[in-house]
Amino acid sequence: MTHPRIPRLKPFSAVLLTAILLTAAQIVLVPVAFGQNTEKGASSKEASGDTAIVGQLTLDLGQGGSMKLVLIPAGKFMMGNQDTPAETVKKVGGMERNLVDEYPVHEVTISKPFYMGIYEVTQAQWKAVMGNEPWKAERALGYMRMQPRPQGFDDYPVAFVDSYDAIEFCRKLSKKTGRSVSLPTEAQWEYACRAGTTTTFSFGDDLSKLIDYGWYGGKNAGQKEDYAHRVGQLKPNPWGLYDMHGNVWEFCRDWYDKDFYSRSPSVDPENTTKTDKPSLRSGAFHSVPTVSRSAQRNSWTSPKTVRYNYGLRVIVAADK
Ligand SMILES: [Ca+2]
Repeated sequence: MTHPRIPRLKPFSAVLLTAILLTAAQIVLVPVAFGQNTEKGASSKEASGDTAIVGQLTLDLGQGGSMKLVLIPAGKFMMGNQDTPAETVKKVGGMERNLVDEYPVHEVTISKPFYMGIYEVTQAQWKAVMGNEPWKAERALGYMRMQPRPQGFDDYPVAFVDSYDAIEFCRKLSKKTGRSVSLPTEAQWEYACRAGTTTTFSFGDDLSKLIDYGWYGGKNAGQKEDYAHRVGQLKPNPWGLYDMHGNVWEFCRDWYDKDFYSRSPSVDPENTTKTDKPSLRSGAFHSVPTVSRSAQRNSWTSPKTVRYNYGLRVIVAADK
């Protein structure tokens, strides 16, 4: 089986747009609700307690809690692995047979802008929305007893949740904020992770730099992590998103199908045909580095699987 190398795209205008928006947000700091006129945005702010500036959104979770999101512009990108399996293994290790679901590389249009959580959902945010602490549940205790547990877990990513829990979190957060909150599709996730790049990681192809951008593990990684790390400690990707490579896996909205790329629509693809697996992206703190690549897909999880390294990140529609 051969995988022809696809010519790499020139940087997208979307990258420039985002840079302008983010720069404007930092310099001007004028409260303007994206996609709404100022008057409407002001009333929305009064009603929900949410705040929005150009390119950014902060959701009010109540009791002092909040969630920061950044605007991801609409645009096009090449989804999938632009290297051959052999090239990928040479760069980051792993096995070629585990990469078959990353082809064919195909152009995808993300037709609408959306806000994406700057960080993975934290334990404090989960508790504020759901009112429970799944990381303290019986199913989590065995693992937690095996490791040191830092004090003050609030800024650590939530884990020990399954795909249905993640969807329920989005439903409750939608109700709480009056906004359309969901998990990202795999396409939205990869688009945001790549942030205009076509390389193995959002910072390029150099595996030695992964340690600056993502928590990962594995015996060859030079570090052995025992638990997820506090969010946002390492460098963000070009669009201001942290921990897209590693720390905890992040549930996505699609049902996983290894052959979906060969038949997926070119605009806003999402596999809504139920399979026996949810989709996850990102890799995790103890994972080998190859699974932290931008194109990596998780093919081994059942919908009710709960693990110490499975969490989530949410998106919010920007046109509402
Ligand atoms: Ca992650």
